[in-house]
Amino acid sequence: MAWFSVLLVAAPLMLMGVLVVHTACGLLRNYASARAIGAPVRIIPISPLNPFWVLVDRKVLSFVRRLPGRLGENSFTRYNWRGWEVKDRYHSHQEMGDIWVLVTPLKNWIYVNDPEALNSLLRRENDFPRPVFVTEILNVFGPNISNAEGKAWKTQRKIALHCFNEQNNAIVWDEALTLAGDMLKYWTSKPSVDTAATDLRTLSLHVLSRAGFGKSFKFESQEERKAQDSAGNTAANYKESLQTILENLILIVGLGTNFIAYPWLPKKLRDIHAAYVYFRTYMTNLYEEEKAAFAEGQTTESNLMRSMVRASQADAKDGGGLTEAEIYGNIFVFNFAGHDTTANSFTFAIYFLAAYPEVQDWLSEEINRVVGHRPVDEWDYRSDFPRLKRCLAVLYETIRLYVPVATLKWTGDKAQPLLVGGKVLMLPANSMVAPSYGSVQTDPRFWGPDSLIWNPSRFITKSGVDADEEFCIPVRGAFVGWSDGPRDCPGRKFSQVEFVATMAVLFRDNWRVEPMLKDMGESPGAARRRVLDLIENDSGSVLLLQMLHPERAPLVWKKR
Ligand code: HEM
Ligand SMILES: *[C@@H]1O[C@H](CO)[C@@H](O)[C@H](O)[C@H]1NC(C)=O
Ligand SMILES: CC(=O)N[C@H]1CO[C@H](CO)[C@@H](O)[C@@H]1O
Repeated sequence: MAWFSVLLVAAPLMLMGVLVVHTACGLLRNYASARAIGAPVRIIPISPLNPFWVLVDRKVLSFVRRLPGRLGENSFTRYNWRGWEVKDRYHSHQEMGDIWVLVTPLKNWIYVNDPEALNSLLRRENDFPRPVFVTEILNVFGPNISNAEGKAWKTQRKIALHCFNEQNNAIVWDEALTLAGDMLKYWTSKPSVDTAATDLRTLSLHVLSRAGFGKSFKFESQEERKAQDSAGNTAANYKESLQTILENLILIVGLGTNFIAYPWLPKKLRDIHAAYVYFRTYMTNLYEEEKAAFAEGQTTESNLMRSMVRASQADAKDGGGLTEAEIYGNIFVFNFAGHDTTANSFTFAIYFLAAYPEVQDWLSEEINRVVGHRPVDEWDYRSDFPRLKRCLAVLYETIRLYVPVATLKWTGDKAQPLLVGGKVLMLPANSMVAPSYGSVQTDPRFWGPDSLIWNPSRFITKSGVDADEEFCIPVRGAFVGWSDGPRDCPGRKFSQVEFVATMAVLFRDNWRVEPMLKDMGESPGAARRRVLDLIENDSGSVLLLQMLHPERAPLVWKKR
């Protein structure tokens, strides 16, 4: 056994050694450039952009952390893994100030925690562009908005903004109300629910399908789906093929879509390829339908795909439209950007609510005040959505603590000045600039001493006794959950509308959600603490940040 553990420790150490030797020059060069900035510096031996490392980082580090004494506590174990920002919260910035530099062999990562500086950073799109090389994986289905730069990005962005309009948001609202109603019916029909995450994922995917591509699917639970013949079930095939692609995106990009087509590959790869082909065919069919409808001049309800086809056919005359490949690229990006983000945030939110019954009461007080006894089909997006501020606050508060996607910038080929804490610092060319989302959104200076506690009411203010409640972000620039500035998330309102509609349906009729007690001996308080523990200590990055095992805490829906 001894030689085995020696090997287990030695192998990663040797690997590290090789990497360090190979990249010593890079580290030295980057260290010199980092020192010139005049901010505190920490050094890690492996680039966070190293795809091999990303796959093994946590496993290797959990061994290194077990080294005796202080050997296991250093910048390597603290910063050299994907997702450390959320674990670390504001502590690094508290130690080092509002800007510090993580030196890596490939690039320097400059972490910024000053809300004013972040405001300026996110608005200077030309000075601090998105590092598209990080998101290159999104090109599997064609070029895309997320990866485009310069003029190509402007065209795509214009068309995207045209797609994400209020008419589309109204569709999101209606579809989410219907789906949430069916989901609640299913949840409340069962003694306990351990599929909340899967069901919320289904809901988010179906809303996307309807508002994105005009295809409406009924809510169905996993059980219902299994009972059906899966071959003829379009919703299930769409969902599963997308899921397979998202889960294996890194593999697909690494091997290439041509390679995974070989028939002699292992079954797992063939299945991935089948999912890829299915999804591509699905998109092609949607596209052809839309083009035909456009050619015939049919005016039906709008959706993202339809707007994209129309905008590009109309713009094509003056040479500004999207190509067919770009449309596929974007559809995939909308699916990618809009699916995991929303589904993961919804799951965190439901579990937080289960742990805080008083917030459920606070929520349903608002819902009852706003929609009263009107049946759901009379709820109106334009008049009801803006009044459901507490529902919106629940989403913000969840994303404040558990940001699904990080926004990331870089300086490109020119050094850029940035005002941080009253001092202008020169950020060298070719540096990553990372808004410290894990820190700025939890820093007690901006959020108060209870900054690590989930408390949605911090987003609600009331100026007088009779005054209406207002939604408000306490410190401008201290919340970057949907990013900000010209390259923020175009799906922000889409996700907010979807979330608020879902909350309003779930918590209107005096339904309450609780964690199921483990055994007769567990008190409700202990069960809630167990849920909070699951959220805090059992979350991690899969593709994005998510709860790893929500099914370990089944939920119970009860009428009050
Ligand atoms: C809770 C839900 C969501 C969150 C927290 C979120 C967050 C973000 C963030 C932080 C970015 C910027 C990333 C960067 O700077 O590199 C982004 C970009 C983007 N998001 Fe979202 N998003 C959400 C939902 C959605 C939805 C529902 C859609 C579409 C249906 C969507 C579509 C996009 C697209 C297309 C981009 C790229 C924009 C560009 O490059 O100009 N997002 N999102
Ligand atoms: C997470 O784990 C730490 C260390 O075991 C513990 O102190 C903390 O209370 C846990 N968090 C929650 C919310 O239970
Ligand atoms: C339209 C567009 O800008 N597409 C870009 C997508 O991303 C790749 C890089 O991965 C670029 O080469 C394309 O130009």
